[in-house]
This record gives sequence, C-alpha cells and structure tokens, in this order.
Amino acid sequence: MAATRTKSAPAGTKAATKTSAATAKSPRSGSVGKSGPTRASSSSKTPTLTRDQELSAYREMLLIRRFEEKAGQMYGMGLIGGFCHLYIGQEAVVVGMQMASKAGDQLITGYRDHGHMLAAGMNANGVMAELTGRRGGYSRGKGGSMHMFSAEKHFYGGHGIVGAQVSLGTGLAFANRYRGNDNVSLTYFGDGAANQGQVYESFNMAALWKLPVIYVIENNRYAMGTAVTRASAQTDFSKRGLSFNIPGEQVDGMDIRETYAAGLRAMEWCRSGKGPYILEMQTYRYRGHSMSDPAKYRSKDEVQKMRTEHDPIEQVRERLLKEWKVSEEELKKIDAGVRDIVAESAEFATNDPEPDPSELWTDILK
Ligand SMILES: Cc1ncc(C[n+]2csc(CCOP(=O)(O)OP(=O)(O)O)c2C)c(N)n1
Ligand SMILES: [Mg+2]
Repeated sequence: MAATRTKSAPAGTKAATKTSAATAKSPRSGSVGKSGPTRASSSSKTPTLTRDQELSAYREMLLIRRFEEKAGQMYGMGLIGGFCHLYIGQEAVVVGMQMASKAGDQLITGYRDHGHMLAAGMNANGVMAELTGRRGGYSRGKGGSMHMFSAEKHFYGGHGIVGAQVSLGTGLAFANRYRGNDNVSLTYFGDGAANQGQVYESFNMAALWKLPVIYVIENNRYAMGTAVTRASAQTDFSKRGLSFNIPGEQVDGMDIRETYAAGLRAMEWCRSGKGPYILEMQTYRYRGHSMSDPAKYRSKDEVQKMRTEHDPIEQVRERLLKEWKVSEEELKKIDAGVRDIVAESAEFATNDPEPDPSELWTDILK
C-alpha cells in the first residue's frame, strides 16, 4: 500500500486514512522480524459499529463537548483561573480508543486533558471543581486544568510540559510488562510534542523491550499557532517510529468508527507481545490553543469547513437518525441527561468551598 499521505489530503478525510507501510499485512498475522515490522493495514471499507455502540459513543462525545463548552463559559466569567485548553472537535479520538480498551489500561496525556478524564470515567463534578480550584476537585483544588490524576480510573495526568507524558507513558507500559499483566498504556501527545527529543528515546526503549504502549499522536494540525507544515520535516506522523521498527497508521480521527477500529488493531498488536504501535489520529481543534488564543493563524473558513463537514458528533447523530432509525426524542433524552450532568458539575464547582489554607502543606515534598 502506498506509504505517504498526500499533502492535499486534509486531516479528517477518508483519503487521509492510510498505513505508513510498504507491506500491507494485518498485525494479527504479522511479526517483528529482522527486516522490520510488518505493517498494519487499515481496511479500505469503513468499519461499522452496532446501534448500542453508536448510541454510547454519541453520549460520551456529547458529554465531553458540553462539559468543555461550559468550562469555556465559566472561564469567561472568571470562575476558572490559570490555563485551560479545550478539546472540542477532537472527541472521537479518545472516545474511540476508550471503547477499544479494556479495564486496567492506562491513559496519560498532556494539558488538553478534560476529554480524556471524562472518557476514562472520572466524575464531572470532580473535574469541574478542580478547574475552579475547589476542595472537591481531583487535586483538592490545587492542581487546576493540567494537573489531575485518578489512580482508580488509571488516568495518570494531565502534564504541562510538552512531551513529558511520553516517557512516563512508556514507563507505565514497562510496569505492565514487569508485572506480567496484559494491559496497554495509551500514551497521547500532539503533533508539536512529536518533535520533542524524549519521544524518540521512549520509542527506542519501547521497541527494544517490546513494551505494550500505543502512542496516540493527536495531529490537530497546529502546535499553539504553528501549523504542522511549518514545524515538521516529516508530517506523516505514522512514520515517526520507522527507524525503531514501530508500525504506524494514519487514522481519520474525526470518525469514531475509524478510531475504534484502529484502537482495536493497535491493542491486539500490543497485547500479543509485539511491542509498541503508533496511531496518528488526524483531527482538529475548533477552539484556540488555550482560552487566551484568538487563533488568528488560521481562517474562519477552515474551522467552519471542519465543523460542518467532519464534526465527529454530527456524523454519529446523522447515522443514528438515518441508519439506525433512532427517534429525535431518544436523542433529546440523551442530550438532556448530558446537560444535567454538566449543569450539576458547574453548580458544584461554583459552590464548593476553596481548599483550607492548611492544604498548602499537604502533597508536597519536605
Ligand atoms: C517543553 C515545553 N516546551 C514548550 C512548551 C509551550 N507549549 C505549550 S503547548 C505547546 C504546543 C504543543 O502542541 P501539540 O503538541 O501539537 O499539542 P496541542 O496543543 O495541539 O494539543 C507548546 C510549544 C511547553 N509547555 N513545554
Ligand atoms: Mg497540535
């Protein structure tokens, strides 16, 4: 199969979903031999989900979308301080991966992390209260948007240093190997972070020791205000592991069916002891880099085109109505349930008290 993504193929189109490989062979039958890894083949046919899976994906993605919209409003009202990076537009990536994962698989990501927390099953009240710096927050109001963890849900943050989570996520995979379990570390990072040096040190160790880690590169086309084409010599991120014999795929990250199917392929590869795997999820963030970014480095038309033609939630909604004959009423019920959760989290995060001053002296190294 052809290796290179054509420059004109926009992220989030079917044309952009390709493997990085020269030899097309399923990871199920492939192996990492002397001549390098066999490559995963993404099917030319779009995979299908069941009705229940589509409904569940719709709800999960909508929860992230509505939660983020509310967080944006609360930031505007001055209720949230510090940094706040919204995930709106990228929901199909983490939701598809979670659908393909199993209990005990770990997640770790950067600062654009609220979606990952909700998809991991963390409580909306606890996440929102952390954003507002209240005591009911996941870090008792001391961490804010970029610094939340939940060992119970296997969510390991929340990291403000670009690329730092990649070596930590590789360490989580090492722990799985060491303990002899068959869990996989889902290590997420951006297109910008993919140019960081420690990413390649991590790739080397993961391939050498065949660690069960999926490097999920969320290519949303920009690193702050810098377009991928201005910052990256190799814009096909699925190829970034080639010199370490790590297979990779480019995936339409706006289509939940593709992210889920790619997640299954990658997890099967990792769980069967073949080592790391790279998924370049071609996605798009609708909002600025953070709340303080007016996003003047791209046109309104570019954003509008993605929203109208590739929105991950609208795609599922359309299929539910047209193909699965789900009624508008049923979808309205889901919408209302999601809105209730988000409204309750906002209420909680507004009224919960701030941490007691004595908290200044807890959770620190003395
Ligand atoms: C080591 C380091 N260098 C620079 C920064 C500043 N910085 C924060 S986010 C960012 C861009 C990262 O972009 P990308 O990896 O594409 O992730 P995205 O924000 O698009 O999700 C930069 C340069 C940082 N936080 N850490
Ligand atoms: Mg980016």
